[in-house]
Amino acid sequence: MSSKLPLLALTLALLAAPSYAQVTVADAWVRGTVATQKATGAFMNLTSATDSALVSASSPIAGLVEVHEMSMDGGVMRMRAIPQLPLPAGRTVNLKPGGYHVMLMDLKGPLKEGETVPITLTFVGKDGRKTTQDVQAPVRALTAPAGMPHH
Ligand SMILES: [Cu+2]
Repeated sequence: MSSKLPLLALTLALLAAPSYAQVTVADAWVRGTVATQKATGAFMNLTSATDSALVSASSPIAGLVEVHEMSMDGGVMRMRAIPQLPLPAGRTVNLKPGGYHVMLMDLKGPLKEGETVPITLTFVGKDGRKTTQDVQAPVRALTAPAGMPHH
């Protein structure tokens, strides 16, 4: 029996309903830094049309960029790099101070309010296909409130 038919059916199904990541990025911003500071966080809201995940990010202003999770661990706030941030279809995932964030490390210089930081996000869809998306994130002052701004 030929194994080509099921494969063809699968291919057609994938074509009919694209499973690659289609992600809307909203309200992106980067926390400003002082001269000696070598790392900061980028925050945004991500909404994916399909089940996908944020797997990596990069920026020309940082030598190293990671996706981080901040959580309570024995009463202490800790952050750690995570291999991927799942984005369930249709649900907005908030990257915010105290939670998930894109960590910009090995900064090439201080980031001042009014500047814009280009960030390239890489998403992977259910089918394993990677897509990238460029974001222009404005820098907010270091003293900006840490909570979720809502207008
Ligand atoms: Cu971090």
